[in-house]
Amino acid sequence: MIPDIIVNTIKDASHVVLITHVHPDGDALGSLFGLGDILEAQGKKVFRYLDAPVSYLYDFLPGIELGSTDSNAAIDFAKQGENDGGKVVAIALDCGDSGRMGDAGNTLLSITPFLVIDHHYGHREFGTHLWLDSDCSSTGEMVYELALAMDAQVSLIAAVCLYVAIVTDTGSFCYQSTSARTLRIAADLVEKGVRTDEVAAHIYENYTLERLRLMEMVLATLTVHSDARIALIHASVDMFGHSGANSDDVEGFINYPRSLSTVQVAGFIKETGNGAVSVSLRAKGNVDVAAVAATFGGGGHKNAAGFRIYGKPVQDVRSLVLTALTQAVV
Ligand SMILES: [Mn+2]
Repeated sequence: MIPDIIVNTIKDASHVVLITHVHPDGDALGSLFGLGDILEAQGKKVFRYLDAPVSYLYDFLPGIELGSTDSNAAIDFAKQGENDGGKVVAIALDCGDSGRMGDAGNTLLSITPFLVIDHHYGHREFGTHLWLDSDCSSTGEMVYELALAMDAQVSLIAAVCLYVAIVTDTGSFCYQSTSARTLRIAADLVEKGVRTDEVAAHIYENYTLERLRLMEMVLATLTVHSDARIALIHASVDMFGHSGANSDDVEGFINYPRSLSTVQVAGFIKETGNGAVSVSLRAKGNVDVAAVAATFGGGGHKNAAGFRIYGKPVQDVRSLVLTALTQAVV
């Protein structure tokens, strides 16, 4: 159930600043631009804040050009709203902790009230009022429930955004998080005119040659351990250089080691080039990768989690990850 305070605060607002996590994925962007459209249709002024320009993978999302990476402009928008006698509210979508909002997060947290809508398991609470539901497949699903609770219209633009949020965060309705409710909401969105074939083509058949070249190199690093219950791959800065691919191009790579029949846990280790190595973990069945990620200061869901390690070579991180996963699959 959605807390009344969340519904009422958003209903009463005249100015809304929408925020999502760094390196936004389909759920982050779909939720943000979907909710943005829904709130604007209600006559509210909306500022769609993004930490960085959006990956080419999502430039098909309707309204994506309305995003702004200018955090000062977001604060000015909030101040102006108050000066005009309006009611200002900020909403963080799909952020498991405040650090996920990026460098401007602390500045944006000065906007009050600050609402949080999130479905991450192991969410670290922040903000004024929170609506957390780790049973929801995606934040996009929560935004749709919010629209229903507000009696708000969901346009085709919003429907496409929310459908993208749901389809990407459920792995095309394959993950355990996909509930009957998820599918009913997806059906509602299709009834509003979403073309499932067009969305799938944008998301899954929109890749560059550089991405496939990088994939060749990354798959060559595949190793399996513990009777092939663990599979690991990695991408180094050199591989990005040689393939010409960029960091957006690795989206979905983790699904290849995960797709092995014997695998219970898959890990993808990526060197980012600024001294950080990011680790994505995916589990099938009962292994809890959120617990593994938490031991490294990260987080996520039981079946999908991640963390970052600073100042260690990618091979050392690979060894650390293997040791932790070996204990987790016992
Ligand atoms: Mn999500």
